[in-house]
Amino acid sequence: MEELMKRMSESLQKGKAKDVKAMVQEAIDGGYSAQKILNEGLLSGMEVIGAKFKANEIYVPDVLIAARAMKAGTDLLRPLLVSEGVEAIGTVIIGTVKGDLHDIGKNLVTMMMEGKGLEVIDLGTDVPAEKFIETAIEKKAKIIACSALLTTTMGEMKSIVDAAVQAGIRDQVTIMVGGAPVTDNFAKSIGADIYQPDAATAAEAAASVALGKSA
Ligand code: B1M
Repeated sequence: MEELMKRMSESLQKGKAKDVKAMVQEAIDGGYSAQKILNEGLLSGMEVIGAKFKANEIYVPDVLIAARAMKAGTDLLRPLLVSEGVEAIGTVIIGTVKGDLHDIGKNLVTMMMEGKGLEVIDLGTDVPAEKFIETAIEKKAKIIACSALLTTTMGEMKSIVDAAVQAGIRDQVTIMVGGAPVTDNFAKSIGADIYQPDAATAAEAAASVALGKSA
């Protein structure tokens, strides 16, 4: 199985979506946990892609085809990561902020939150601040979750906090932020309520808020 994880990671790096999908299925059939497949097969491959992209060893199209392979794998894992038949404990509005098209991390956060029994309304990528607020009001959601992957777009999170104040709902919603460039200090500086570094802790914090515990 370690060998299978290694091959999965390598195929993801080469953008071989069909192979990745087949290997994820093989690992599921072999009894591997979804979490292990995600971490050791898929995310480990995406880490290598990130490092090579940073070093200019590969370019945007290479990253895109790797991301497509990642999606082929995570689509199969989704039902395993999300527990079935659980009544929603609360509603979360999630999206990647305006100007930002990265959605792999946001999709993982969504899956993990769904796995905690939350109803998650995913607004997608490049989402203007007003859209987060309008949807939160419309769906009576208590949690707004924003993802940003670019230093140039993380400032949009402050626009979301400001828009919540302007709409008069700031005290009714918990605003969560995350994504690679985001930090706890940044979250505090823009007046957001919660920063979490990864999908699993983000889901735990959201569930705590929904259940009325302190996150
Ligand atoms: Co982009 N990109 N990209 N890219 N890309 C980064 C982010 C970058 C760090 C690469 C680099 O230079 N090393 C860099 C940003 C630099 C910076 O801002 N300082 C970068 C750049 C520059 C760009 C472009 C500008 C490149 C260009 O066009 N010249 C461009 C911008 C486009 C845009 O958004 N407007 C761009 C484009 C792309 C692709 C479209 C090719 C593709 C995205 C495909 C997709 O998402 N569908 C892409 C990718 C894939 C990456 C890297 C390689 C991988 C990102 C990823 O998916 N990681 C990335 C390098 C890297 O991160 N190492 C990079 C895996 C994912 C699981 O992690 O999203 O961090 P992440 O999510 C984590 C946590 O952050 C957290 O949970 C997840 C894990 O548990 N998390 C949250 C995320 N959201 C959360 C919310 C929460 C809580 C936790 O609460 C609400």
